[in-house]
Amino acid sequence: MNSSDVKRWQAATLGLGGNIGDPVAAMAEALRRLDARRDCRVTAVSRLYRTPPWGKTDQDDFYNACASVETLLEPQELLAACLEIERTMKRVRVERWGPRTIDIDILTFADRIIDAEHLKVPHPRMTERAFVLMPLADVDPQLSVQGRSVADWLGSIDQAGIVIANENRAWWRG
Ligand code: PH2
Ligand code: MG
Ligand code: MG
Repeated sequence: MNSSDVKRWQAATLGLGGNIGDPVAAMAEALRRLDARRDCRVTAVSRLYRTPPWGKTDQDDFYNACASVETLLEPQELLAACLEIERTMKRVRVERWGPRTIDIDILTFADRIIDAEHLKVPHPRMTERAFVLMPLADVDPQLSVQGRSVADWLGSIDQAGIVIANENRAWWRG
């Protein structure tokens, strides 16, 4: 950014998931670490969901959740912060779409459309995935993604097998 640019708080949404070890503890810890940063604040967290594996189905069920954040970071910086949290939490990722201890994805960032090598926003597959759209609808059902609201996208996809694992939206506060 140019020195003349003033940093401002921008809204983003994140998807979190995991299916190795204690993914709920890992997701909670990741959200607390983000919220502890001076340049990030977690403004809403979804309920916690248990979801059948998508893409590669011969693996354990996942836990998934979404969060709304406000941040002074630019998208690439927010991605770096999320990857750093994944790294320091010793994320294990065996293969694409395979088992992992923790995954933090940027789903949306203000109304930005980003097509960089390591960052695509909105997340390219989010509108097909109930494990993203269900928790995202908890935090921002009217959020517009590719011209339709999250609630609208959610209405047109299969939600089979997804269960609420924790109704209490303070599940991450530990
Ligand atoms: N993440 C994947 C691949 N498959 N399935 C579920 N249910 N939840 C996930 O978070 C998930 C997945 C790759 O990031
Ligand atoms: Mg992912
Ligand atoms: Mg990821």
